[in-house]
Amino acid sequence: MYTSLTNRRSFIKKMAIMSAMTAAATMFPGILFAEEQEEKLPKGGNLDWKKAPCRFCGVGCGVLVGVENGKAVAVKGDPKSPVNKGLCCVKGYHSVMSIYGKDRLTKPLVKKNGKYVETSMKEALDLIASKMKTTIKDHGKDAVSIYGSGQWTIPDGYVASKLFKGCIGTNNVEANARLCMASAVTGFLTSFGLDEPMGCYEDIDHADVFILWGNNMAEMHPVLFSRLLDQRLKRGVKIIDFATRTTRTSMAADKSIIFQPQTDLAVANAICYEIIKNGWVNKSFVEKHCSFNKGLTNMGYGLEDKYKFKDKPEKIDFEAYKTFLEDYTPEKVERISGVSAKDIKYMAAYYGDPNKKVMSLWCMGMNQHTRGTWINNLVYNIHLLTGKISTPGNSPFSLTGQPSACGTVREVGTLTHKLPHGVVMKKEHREHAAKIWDVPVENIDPKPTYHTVEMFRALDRGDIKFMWIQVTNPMVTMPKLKRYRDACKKEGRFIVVSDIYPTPTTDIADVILPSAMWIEREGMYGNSERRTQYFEQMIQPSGEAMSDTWQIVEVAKRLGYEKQFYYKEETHIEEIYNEYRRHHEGKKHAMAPLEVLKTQPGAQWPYVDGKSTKWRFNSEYDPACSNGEKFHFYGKPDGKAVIWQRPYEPAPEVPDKDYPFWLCTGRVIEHWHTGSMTRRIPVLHKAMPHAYVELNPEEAKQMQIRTGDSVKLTTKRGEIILPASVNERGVPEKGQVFVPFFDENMLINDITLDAFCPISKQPDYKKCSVKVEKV
Ligand SMILES: Nc1nc2c(c(=O)[nH]1)N[C@H]1C(S)=C(S)[C@@H](COP(=O)(O)OP(=O)(O)OC[C@H]3O[C@@H](n4cnc5c(=O)[nH]c(N)nc54)[C@H](O)[C@@H]3O)O[C@H]1N2
Ligand SMILES: Nc1nc2c(c(=O)[nH]1)N[C@H]1C(S)=C(S)[C@@H](COP(=O)(O)OP(=O)(O)OC[C@H]3O[C@@H](n4cnc5c(=O)[nH]c(N)nc54)[C@H](O)[C@@H]3O)O[C@H]1N2
Ligand code: SF4
Ligand SMILES: [Mo]
Repeated sequence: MYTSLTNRRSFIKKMAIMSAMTAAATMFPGILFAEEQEEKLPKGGNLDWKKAPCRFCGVGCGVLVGVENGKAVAVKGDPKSPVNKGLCCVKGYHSVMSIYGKDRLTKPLVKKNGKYVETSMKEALDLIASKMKTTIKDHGKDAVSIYGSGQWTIPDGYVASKLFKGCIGTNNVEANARLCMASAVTGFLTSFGLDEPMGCYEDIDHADVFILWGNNMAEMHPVLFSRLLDQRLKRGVKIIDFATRTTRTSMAADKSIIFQPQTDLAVANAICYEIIKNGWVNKSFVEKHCSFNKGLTNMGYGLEDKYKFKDKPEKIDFEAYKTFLEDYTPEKVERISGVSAKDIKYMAAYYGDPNKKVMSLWCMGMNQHTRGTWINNLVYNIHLLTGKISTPGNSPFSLTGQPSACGTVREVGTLTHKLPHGVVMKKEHREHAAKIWDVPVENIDPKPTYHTVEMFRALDRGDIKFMWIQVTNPMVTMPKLKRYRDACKKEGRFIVVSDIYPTPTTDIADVILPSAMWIEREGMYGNSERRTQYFEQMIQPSGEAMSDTWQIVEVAKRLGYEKQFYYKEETHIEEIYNEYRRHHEGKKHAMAPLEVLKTQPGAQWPYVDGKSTKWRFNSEYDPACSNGEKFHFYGKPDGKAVIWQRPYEPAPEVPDKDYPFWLCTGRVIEHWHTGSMTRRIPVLHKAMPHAYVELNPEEAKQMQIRTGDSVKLTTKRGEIILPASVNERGVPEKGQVFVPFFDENMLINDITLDAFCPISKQPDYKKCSVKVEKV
């Protein structure tokens, strides 16, 4: 069916060349330029092009989808989108092929006597509703839960929150973004009191220096990374890759600086030490706009059941902060981090130079970190001390991973403690939500229940009996997976899974619902730069698949919430979005009207007086600033951003004599997470057919391991055998190995650790200790 979409042979050849090419030879691996896209498009025919945000990553490229005879047959980058200006990466370009895998789920399936039996949608929904009713009756409202995703559309997450928090009255709503963005959120909240970046992608066009804090942008945010490379060609900007392993990003950067896992905490403090020592502090900015806090330390790693931790900030002054930093001289930190004092001073000098605009970028290296909140705070400290924030080109920028991690999880608030415009703990926030949801305010429980890892532990213990999983594949992506897989299979648990393909998670389901994917329905996503984008339904869903929004609304009605879930139109997306917008009214977070989203490639909230806000907290751009000064950090009661005293603390599990290596896990450009979609796209599957363990070349030689040899990895949680990869995609440091997690046949999460940041509750998939053996 798709041979017309691309000339596949030449593409595969190209992919092979790509992976062999060194950085010097290829400036933009994995990116397709307009001419290349056109070259491959089906010739002739009568394509109807419609705009959408890309299905895959948090960059949120605008794409045009070509529809012919009711089928989506082609994709190209939307030249009108300010995000990608017509570019597209290999995943976006092939995205429509992931709709048409041969084994799409097309009918609801119910498990009967260990076998899945096809049933009608009506019967399946009746069963789910009656199961929820009896569970609530027998075990209380906190025995039912929903686990969603940053790939939920905004309406999906909104109705989930309204049903569970507003109507049923349980805060058992979580999303996989807990595994992804939670530390970014708590970082923002503790430093600024409000979530999401102050800056935007346009910062890239103004910055002189880019410092990447352990994110592999060339593979994970490829179109955005190509904008950095483009600026280098045009303006000679500097790109510094500060990371724990050598990746395509390091190869393309001007300078690669490698640090030991977890020691970014120490290096960030050393940079601040240098800034103060050299008199590079922007004194008037700090005096007017910053305050200083010290948090608790030695807070553990969340490894025990029912872990409870509450940070207790204590006000300190600049002098106390300065004294604290004496422990972080570049020379001392060199010994902890393996980064030379010279390189620490080199980075500090860029941050300190008043004539250089600096953008810091990060993603999972800093968020999947048992001190994830701290390291987010520490990078903000650097920008606050130098006043390099909230102005074009001066930007600490936390990148999101999923297409709507910001839109659906952080803005809609699909986390246990959140409401769309606030938190469940605050009375006025509950009142506001209850009014819009048309429920008694007493319905909304003021106490958060479980964060993701704890929610699966509650399922394990039996405190939760019912879980509905949508648009996420936790039986591949939870850390220390075996424990949580066993929990799902326990007697007396009832699991509903909405997906588009069979996965290891549908394998453990009692009911499987087929979902309409992306452009088979209507929806909105919100990307990393506060941009909300709309897509219309372009094609009919496969089989009996229905949108996740529709599924929840139907169950809600069956549970007796007809009034709250009464929508006039059959496709109620527009009504739901308009209802949702009411939560965010006001200058600080107003969302653009749907008519605007339908005609333009998205809008950036706060959307006030018909205008997107590009830079928050800067009165020149942000209409919510009201203190009469140039900057106003209005998220905090005193209008000041917080500089945090946060020390370096080691990781919970470090290499020792029995498990002498660090194990880091992550991704590759060809695949999306668990591969459920991208492995069904033949060109991508062929280009990266299975997982592997990446070894340091010298150590591989010592162990006589060559590419393709079987290697056994053992941690305290179990073992797994993988083929070796030496000098192929990335190069780990000595004493470290790396494994991508896209391959459901080689479940690396069976051996990862479920330790998390006690403030954000986000697990650290980047670090545990492992034994490596040739077998
Ligand atoms: N092709 C593709 N693109 C994607 C995705 C995908 O699955 N495939 N997923 C999307 C999603 S949801 C996400 S979250 C992003 C992830 O995007 P990234 O965060 O860029 O990617 P990862 O491979 O998860 O993380 C790899 C990096 O973690 C760093 N790291 C390891 N330990 C440490 C440490 O102690 N400190 C610091 N600072 N860094 C460390 C390493 O240097 C390494 O380069 O990608 C998004 N984009
Ligand atoms: N070891 C390790 N584990 C990790 C990470 C890591 O770095 N290392 N990273 C973590 C991070 S950052 C993330 S974001 C998570 C991602 O983890 P997951 O969200 O679990 O992974 P996905 O493969 O994105 O799962 C999405 C699922 O939704 C299905 N799907 C697609 N479209 C639709 C739809 O419209 N409706 C429905 N109902 N289903 C749909 C897909 O088939 C797929 O099964 O993984 C986490 N786990
Ligand atoms: S960079 Fe991300 S959003 Fe852009 S085309 Fe690639 S996967 Fe899609
Ligand atoms: Mo993610």
